Amino acid sequence: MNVSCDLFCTVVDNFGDAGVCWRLARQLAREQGWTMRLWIDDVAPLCGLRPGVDAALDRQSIDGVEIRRWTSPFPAVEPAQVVIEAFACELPASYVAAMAQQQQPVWINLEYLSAENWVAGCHRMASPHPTLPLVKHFFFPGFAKGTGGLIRERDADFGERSPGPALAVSLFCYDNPGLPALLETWATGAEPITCRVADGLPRRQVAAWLNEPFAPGMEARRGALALTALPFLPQPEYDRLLGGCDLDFVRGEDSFVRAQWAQRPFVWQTYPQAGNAHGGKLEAFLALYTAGLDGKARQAVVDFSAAWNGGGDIAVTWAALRRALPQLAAHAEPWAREIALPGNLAENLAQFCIGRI
Ligand code: TRH
Repeated sequence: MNVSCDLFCTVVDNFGDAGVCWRLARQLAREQGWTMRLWIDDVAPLCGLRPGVDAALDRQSIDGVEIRRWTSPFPAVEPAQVVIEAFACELPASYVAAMAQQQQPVWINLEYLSAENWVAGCHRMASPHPTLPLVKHFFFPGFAKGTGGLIRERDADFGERSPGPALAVSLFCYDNPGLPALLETWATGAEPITCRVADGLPRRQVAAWLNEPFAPGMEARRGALALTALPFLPQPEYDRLLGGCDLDFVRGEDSFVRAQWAQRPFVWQTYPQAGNAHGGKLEAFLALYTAGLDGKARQAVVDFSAAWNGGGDIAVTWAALRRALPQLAAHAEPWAREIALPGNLAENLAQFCIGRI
């Protein structure tokens, strides 16, 4: 069915907002055949994720998606059949007014990902507009039955483990007070470790720890630890980086999900929020993820995750996590099968919308 869809994205910070919206827009265009327009208020992160976006902006489609600058005032356009607001971003008032005057589009609020129990209860919930004849539905990504599932493209490619005897690690994190202790532990340990450091916050923290310049493309060595500073990679290359490593440090929402699809052991740093609002998210996720592990491996994951997210001894918890890595590697494939059970998010979303057009 040929469906037109406007997807609205505000970039709050970092890359996740743009990263999730771009993947979804591209997948709805390529796999569902939808006519996609992505409205985004800051194109800078998107230009890093998908080189070539700047040249196509407001002029032509790229990967089947028309990318439009979300300007204020908002241009007078005819609303699409399906309107998705990502992460409760507020749609332009003029656009909402036009929605009410026209054929009442299917209006979706795509929510943040969480493994918490309440998610399935709120997924697909309707919220009538207080004054206009419009109804918005909440669509929740998730890991379990009754949720909208996770984004995963049919052509996702996570590559192969890169050759080499050292333990290969990728590092993508927020400002993390535990990072110097982890680097120190790796550098002074017996095992050779290669660490590929993502651009931005991770690279700058590693540069501070090295106490020397560490620009993209540069390499450094401290004891058993070899470090490479990566440039910001296009999204498909980042996916392949994850698949090429024995352990991936990921953060936020999208990289966190990709490490799971890449079927590699991973450590998740939650998005830091005042009052440790993400503590509940971490706990809920770990309860699901570690359910299939034996007691020791489960404890190792829980303890290291706690330390990495701000509460515990990095060196001690690293030793236990390192011992658990073979079990975590074996757990990665059954886990990926389990989280695929609710079906992929784009397909679930398309089915939900088509039933309402
Ligand atoms: O960048 P993030 O921290 O994104 C976010 C934001 O903080 C956002 O406000 C919050 O709501 C959300 O997290 C939960 O982390 P995330 O979600 O992993 O997004 C990073 C994106 O960048 C992801 O699509 C992978 C991509 N990426 C690349 O394409 N190349 C790279 O080199 C790197 C390091 C990442």
